[in-house]
Amino acid sequence: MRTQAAIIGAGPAGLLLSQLLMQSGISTVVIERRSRAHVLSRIRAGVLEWGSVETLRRAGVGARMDAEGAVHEGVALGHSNHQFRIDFRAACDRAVMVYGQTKVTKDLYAAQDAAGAVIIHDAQDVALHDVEGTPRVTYAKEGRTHEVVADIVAGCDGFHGVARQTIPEAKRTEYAHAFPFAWLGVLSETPPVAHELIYANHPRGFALASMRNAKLSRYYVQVPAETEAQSWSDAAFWDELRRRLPHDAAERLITGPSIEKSVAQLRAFVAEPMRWGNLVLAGDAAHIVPPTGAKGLNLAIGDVALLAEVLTAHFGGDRAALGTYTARALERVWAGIRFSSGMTNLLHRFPGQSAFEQRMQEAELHHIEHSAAAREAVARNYTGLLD
Ligand code: RFL
Ligand code: PHB
Repeated sequence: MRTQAAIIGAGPAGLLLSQLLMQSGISTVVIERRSRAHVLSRIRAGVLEWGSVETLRRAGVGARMDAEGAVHEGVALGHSNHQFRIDFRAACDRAVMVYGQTKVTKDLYAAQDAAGAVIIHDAQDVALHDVEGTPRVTYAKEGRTHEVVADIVAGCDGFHGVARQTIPEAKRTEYAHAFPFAWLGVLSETPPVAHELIYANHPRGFALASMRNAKLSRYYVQVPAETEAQSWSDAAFWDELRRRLPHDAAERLITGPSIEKSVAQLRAFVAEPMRWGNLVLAGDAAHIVPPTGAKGLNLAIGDVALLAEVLTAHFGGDRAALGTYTARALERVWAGIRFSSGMTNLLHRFPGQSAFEQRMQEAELHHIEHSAAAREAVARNYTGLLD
């Protein structure tokens, strides 16, 4: 098979890139290791920056998001049973959209199907060859080896993918930081505890109250690194969450059976460069942020919007375009890492944390509550980056 852009991975980054490139008349083949059902079963992000909302609309996948998503004009930060609101509208006249990644992915599949996209699922042993010349992607399916020849290969295959490894080790720099804790997340068919998200700093550890819609809640509690999700019963989870949320919210908490329960390790990671020869990387394949800033999916969408612009120029004959991708993408990526790591440091309980460090967190939260400039900085970063 021959195509202009071979895209590895059918997560939100890969599907959105295929959608935007096809809109520009560029041919694509998407190669995904898992089944479509598996891709659609993952519960992940819930918050879209306004720039992401606009990118999805531009890609022609905004209709259901606009009908079913919830515009949030603020967020609450809590500590010591006290909570305060950051009003995004007042601080920077912006908002975010609460709309689950699962739905974003489903909408992208529907749009790609309608456009006649080629998406290959259950591709095993995906390998990239000759990315510095004429790239080829090989994979095994149903006992046969297949080959896709492309002008460009886009690695959108997530943190555990293979594309990043194609860049020679000597030419690749990886910046990695592991936080010494994880999040245990629960999805439950219960009304959310509040209309807006609550991020809570508590002596027992961080807690987050989020949602997918008025009947579906998503909650997280900080747990030790390497925790097994199944070692937590639903009852133990609800007890722990109730203890960590500010009193008012805890009193309103409605519990029910979990319909999904999973653990995510908190880490920050960036691989540079994001382009090597005719290989480009986007989304989690190139970088990971701790989820505290709600940036992972947004950075993936940001990469892809930029990449679609760069590749459209490239295929239009602008041979310098591809060379601008790494620097332009990394500026946003590092802004996301900075904000997400800062929020993580502010809100979590670190093993061995001293009383001094705890007071510093409290002083910082107090500063954000009482300084309009500090609230504006948080609001601008949360609803978008770099502006
Ligand atoms: P994905 O979604 O991991 O998709 C990669 C795809 O590539 C496939 N793949 C391969 N295909 C072919 N060959 C191979 N060798 C392959 N290896 C892997 C995989 O099967 C998969 O289908 O990466 P992508 O597209 O870059 O999207 C990134 C986002 O998924 C991620 O950044 C966010 O989910 C992060 N995130 C959040 N981001 C936000 O913006 N806001 C949030 O509120 C938010 N909350 C979260 C999150 C991530 C979490 N977890 C579980 C890590 C909350 C959590 C708990
Ligand atoms: C979520 O709803 O899954 C979510 C929301 C905000 C975050 C992380 C995850 O910062």
